[in-house]
Amino acid sequence: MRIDIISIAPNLLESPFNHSIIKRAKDKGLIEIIIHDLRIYGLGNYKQIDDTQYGGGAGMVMMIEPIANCIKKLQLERDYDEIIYMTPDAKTLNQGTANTLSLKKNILILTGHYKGVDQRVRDKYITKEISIGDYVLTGGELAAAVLVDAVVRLIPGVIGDEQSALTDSFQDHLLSPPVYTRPSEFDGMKVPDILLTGNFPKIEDWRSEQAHKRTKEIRPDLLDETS
Ligand code: 6GU
Repeated sequence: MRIDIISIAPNLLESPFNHSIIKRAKDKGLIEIIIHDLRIYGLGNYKQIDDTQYGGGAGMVMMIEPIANCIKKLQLERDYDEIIYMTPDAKTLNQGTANTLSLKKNILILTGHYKGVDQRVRDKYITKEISIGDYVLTGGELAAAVLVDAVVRLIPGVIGDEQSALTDSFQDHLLSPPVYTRPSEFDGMKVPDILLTGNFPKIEDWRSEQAHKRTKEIRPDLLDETS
């Protein structure tokens, strides 16, 4: 998979993609992540990328021309399966969206700043808009990093134990059950007996029961979801 990201703060994206699992996935050739500095496409001597909004009101709006020029240049080299705009005024990211995106070949992500982008960018180029939650960040970069991380880890070969991605929280609209490792007792706190029995069908039943119990307590809304 190839992921292109258009950003006005490319430095913010360096660290998340150059460590640990994402870095290994890049090194293995499973993914390619290319960051494009929007400023390069800015207008005039000052490389302008934003302007005040028509109709008045506080805050700057990202202009269409620099973004259009950048997207058009990238589109000369490849077709994108999705052009995603990261913005808080969109549907929230969930595991289903991450699963769907993990099957794509080329994804382009535009990260928003300030008051957002000129609506015509969204109308003309954007095929999908994603927020990562009901709160506002200073820019879309960290949100893009979250999206890329959630998607990339689903690509076969990226995480060692593929079974583990399938049994994550949310894959079946349930939170994960509690997990334990050695020691079997710490300060009088014991690991549940069932996990030490080696009776795997019974252990699976217990885990499923615990997952339902946790979900019902913490995220009952997930139990109503069907997709
Ligand atoms: Cl995608 N961008 C910004 N700026 N804030 C957010 C967000 C995105 N998702 C949640 N909050």
